Amino acid sequence: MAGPVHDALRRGRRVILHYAAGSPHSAAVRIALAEKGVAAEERRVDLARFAQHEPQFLALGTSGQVPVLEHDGQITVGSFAQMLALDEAHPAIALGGDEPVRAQVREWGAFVDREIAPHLAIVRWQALSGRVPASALAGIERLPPARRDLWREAAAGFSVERVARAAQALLAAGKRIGAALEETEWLAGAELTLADIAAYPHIAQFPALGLPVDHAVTGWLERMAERPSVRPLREQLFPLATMGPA
Ligand SMILES: N[C@@H](CCC(=O)N[C@@H](CS)C(=O)NCC(=O)O)C(=O)O
Repeated sequence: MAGPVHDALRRGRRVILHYAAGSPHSAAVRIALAEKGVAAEERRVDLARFAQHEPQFLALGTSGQVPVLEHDGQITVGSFAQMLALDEAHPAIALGGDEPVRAQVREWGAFVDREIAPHLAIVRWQALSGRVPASALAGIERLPPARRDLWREAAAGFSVERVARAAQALLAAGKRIGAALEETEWLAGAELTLADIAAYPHIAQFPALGLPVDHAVTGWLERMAERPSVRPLREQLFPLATMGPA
């Protein structure tokens, strides 16, 4: 037996991913697993029914968000940290890049979580007329303070100014991604890396939310969409009204 999947099986490494359809962070980890050929047991969490706030999910030690990775008996939260951990544990197909690309890959990972994901959640919530049903209110009160406050704000409705600021931040982030893709085919260097995988599921939602992307970004979205790792997930990349990082 050869190859990363067999390597993982031989070492008895069990990978469990708690994920949600319509969650860009989940999609990124699933794409990384597929690119690396690492088999994972997938457990679906229904965000539309607020299953991420149920006590049994919170008992995993999370702050009520997907994805959650169980790997070698350890729980990792944070999709980029999960992808780095998988990349280290299953190095046969490496996606983290060698220095100096490695540092750029990490910067893109932080960029997605800081400059894209929180703003995308707000714009999506507004565009999809997100609502918190009465049945979900108790779950929100179970969350850590920062997440609870964000959900309370979502339930009350984000102000026009807050949505406008989020949309502007996304346009700026899209421009920065476009500028990088004018230089190289992939975000960090000449090959696909975790930088592309982390950013792609978020940027793929821009057109559906009326956020324009430039020519270089469109070409990159098309290249990503054609990858065998992405094709089976395309139908799960739809925008869903839920929150992102606080
Ligand atoms: N920093 C986290 C963010 C994860 C995140 O924002 N997850 C969203 C879906 S993409 C979620 O679980 N939303 C539900 C909620 O916040 O209750 C990561 O990188 O995994």
